[in-house]
Amino acid sequence: MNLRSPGPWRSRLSAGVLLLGLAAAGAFALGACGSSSSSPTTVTTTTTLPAGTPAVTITSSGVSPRQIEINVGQRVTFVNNDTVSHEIASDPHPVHTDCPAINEVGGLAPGANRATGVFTIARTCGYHDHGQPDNTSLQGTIIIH
Ligand SMILES: [Cu+2]
Repeated sequence: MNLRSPGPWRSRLSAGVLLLGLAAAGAFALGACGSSSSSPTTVTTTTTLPAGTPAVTITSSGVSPRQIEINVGQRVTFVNNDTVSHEIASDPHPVHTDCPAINEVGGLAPGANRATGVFTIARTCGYHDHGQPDNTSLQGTIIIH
């Protein structure tokens, strides 16, 4: 009976080798995952909006595009590339009650940008520059699908 004792010992050793192999494979998978997720962060800059961000740009000639279409759950970012400040607000002036998400943009200094809140209802929203409520070049439409 004593001669059979090396049998179980050998099977335990091979089980240990198998576990070591699994641990090595796990460490390799973690390393590969970590290296692939770190590369996009180095490309990000503070001045460029992420690709695909719905945006309206303000210049001395007005807002562009005058009409922008988005989906429910999205925001619109307003970029002030004019040399003077602007204040984006929901229609109707002066109560701004149609689409409160637009009022989150508010005042924009030259060079500044800010996003609206999330649009949660499919509808059409108008906005204007609250400081120049009669300037039609600073009025636009956001269509939410
Ligand atoms: Cu207003």
